[in-house]
Amino acid sequence: MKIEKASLYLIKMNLLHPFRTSFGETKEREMLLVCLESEGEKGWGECVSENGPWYSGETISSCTHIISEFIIPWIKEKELFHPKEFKDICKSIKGNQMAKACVEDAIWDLFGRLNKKSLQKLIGGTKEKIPSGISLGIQQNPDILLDKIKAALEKNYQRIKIKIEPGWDVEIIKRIRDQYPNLPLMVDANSAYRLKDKDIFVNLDRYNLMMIEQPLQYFDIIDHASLQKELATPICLDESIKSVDDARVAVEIDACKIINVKPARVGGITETLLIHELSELVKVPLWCGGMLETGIGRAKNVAVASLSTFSLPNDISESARYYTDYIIDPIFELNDDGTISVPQGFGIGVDIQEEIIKQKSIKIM
Ligand code: OSB
Ligand code: MG
Repeated sequence: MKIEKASLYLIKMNLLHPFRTSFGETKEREMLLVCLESEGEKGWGECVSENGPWYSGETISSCTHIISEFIIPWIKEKELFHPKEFKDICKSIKGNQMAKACVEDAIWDLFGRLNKKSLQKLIGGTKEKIPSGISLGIQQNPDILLDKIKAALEKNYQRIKIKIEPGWDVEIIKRIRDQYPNLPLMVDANSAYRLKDKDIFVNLDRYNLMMIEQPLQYFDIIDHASLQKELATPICLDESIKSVDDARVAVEIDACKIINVKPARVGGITETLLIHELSELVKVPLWCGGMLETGIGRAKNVAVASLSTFSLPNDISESARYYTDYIIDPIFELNDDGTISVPQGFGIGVDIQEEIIKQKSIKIM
C-alpha cells in the first residue's frame, strides 16, 4: 500500500450541551480529520487534540504541524505492507501521540477497506456489542446533575461517570448515593488534586465507587501509588498513561488497578494492542475512554473496546449524546441493554459523509 494522496480538514461541530471538566469548558469542538488515499480507496482518521493544551500538551495547531511537516511526507515515501509498520516510520518523533494516532487510524481504516476486513477483525476484537457508560460534566448545581443521571439511567447506560473538582466532589457523591445506593458510579478528576488532598479521596472511599479516575497530576504516577495504598477504591489512570511503558511502570508500582485506554493518547492502535497484551499478562482490566469524538473516532474506539481485555463499561456513548450533525452513516445508537454494536463493514465499518465534511470544514492540506 502506497499513500498516493493525503488531505487534512478542520471541522467545527457544536456540542448539544457544554461539557465541563476540571480543566475547562467545551462548547464547540474543532476536529482535525485526515484522509489518506491508495488504490482507489480512502481511509479516515480523527485527531482528538483540542484548541488548547489542557488535557494533554498537544493542540490542533501542534498536530497540524507535526502531521503536515513530518508524518505525511514520511509515510508517502514508503510502501506499507501492514499498519503496524507506521510506528517504526515515526519512531524518531518524540511525543505527539495524538498527531501520530490519527494518521495511524487512517492507515488502519484504509488497510481494512483495501483488504475487505473490519477493523475489529484486523485487531482481534471478540465482542459483538460493547458496554456503554456515560460521562457527565460538572453542572451548575446538583439538581441538574441528578436530572442528567436519571435521563442516562432511563436510556440504560451501564455506568455513570461524574467529573469532579475541588468543591464538586464528596458532597455531590453523597447526594447521588443517597438517591441511588447501588448505581454503578465512578468519578474522574482530570488531575485536579495533589497528594496533599488525600483526605478527599479517603472520604470518597466510603461510597462504593467503581473507580477514581486520574485524581492527581499526569506526572504524579508515584503519588498515585501512595494514594492507592490508602484506598480500597481502585484508582484508574487516564492522562498519566501515554504509552505501554507508562502502563508497565504504573502496574509495577501499583499506581492503579484499572487503565482507561484512549488509543489517541497512547499514539494509536498498535500501541493500544501492546497495552492489551500487557493487560492479559498482568490482569489489569481496561476500558476505552473518549474525547468527545465525532463519528470517525467513535467508530475506531468501538472496535478497540471489543478486545477481550476491555472488560469494563467504556466512555463510548451514542452519537446523539454530543452532536446533532453527523459525518458517518449509520450513526451509533444505544441498544436497549446499554450496549453499542460493533460495525462489521470494512475498515472502521461506517460510511463517511464526505459531502458534509467538505461543507462544514476548512481544507488545510
Ligand atoms: O478525561 O475522560 C476524560 C472528554 C474530554 C477530555 C477528557 C475526558 C473526556 C470525557 C468524555 O470524560 C468522554 C466521552 O464521552 O467522549
Ligand atoms: Mg479521564
